[in-house]
Amino acid sequence: MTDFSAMQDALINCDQDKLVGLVNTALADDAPAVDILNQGLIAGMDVVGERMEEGDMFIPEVLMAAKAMAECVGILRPLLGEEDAGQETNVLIGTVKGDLHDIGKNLVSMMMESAGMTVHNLGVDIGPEDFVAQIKEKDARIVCLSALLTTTMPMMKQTIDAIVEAGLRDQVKIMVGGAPVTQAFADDIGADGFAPDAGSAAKFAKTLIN
Ligand code: B1M
Repeated sequence: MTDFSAMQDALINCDQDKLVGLVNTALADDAPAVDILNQGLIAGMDVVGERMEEGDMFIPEVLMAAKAMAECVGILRPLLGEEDAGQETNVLIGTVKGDLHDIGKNLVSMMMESAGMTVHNLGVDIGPEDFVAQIKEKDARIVCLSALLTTTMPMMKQTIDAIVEAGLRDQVKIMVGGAPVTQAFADDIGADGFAPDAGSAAKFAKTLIN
């Protein structure tokens, strides 16, 4: 039986070597990769967030925890299943301008790739004009915007406005997500959809294609 709480503790303690060891042991014991991701890594990162908010963990430690998590996500990546989306679909994904959080966005990117889409991961701190330029360059059909800060959520609206102004709104479906984002916010800013997590983001993107 996999001890997911030990993984959470290793992540909270920023102990990358221990975390990697626990993930590899769990995989050797046939624990499903998706359970390791959700019950070990994401659950641990939620505690990191709570501690950060309470002032019990500081930025350098949170960065170390993020690095340990990214390392383990890399191990799980090939195991999270591969499907065929049925057609070549160019997807752009990026964290909006002013926001440097990338773990969730990278998970969404990974799940969409696993679902057979061609994902162009633009990175973090991406301005509206860069999204517009990349839609043209990559001939994108889906644009995914990620934001983790309440202060950067308005940048999602500014990005959508820029896409409208560039005359590209009919070419792309726009999805938004990130911890503070809600369906109501997505509706308010004129997005085509919202997904609360990486798995449902990939599923929703497939419905948009079809
Ligand atoms: Co930041 N941070 N942070 N941080 N950080 C939060 C978001 C915060 C909630 C922590 C807290 O106070 N409890 C808080 C925001 C408060 C608010 O806005 N209301 C916060 C703050 C305040 C800050 C700083 C301002 C702190 C400071 O400097 N004083 C600063 C801002 C920097 C900036 O961006 N300009 C900052 C910095 C950082 C670090 C750099 C140290 C680090 C990021 C490292 C990195 O990403 N490489 C960091 C981290 C790690 C966090 C927490 C602890 C964890 C975020 C995370 O990776 N979660 C976070 C607290 C928390 O969320 N519990 C916090 C795991 C990840 C898998 O979940 O990203 O939610 P998440 O992604 C999910 C879904 O949201 C969804 O799918 C993902 C997977 O299921 N999803 C999408 C995400 N994007 C999507 C896009 C889609 C669809 C779904 O498109 C369609």
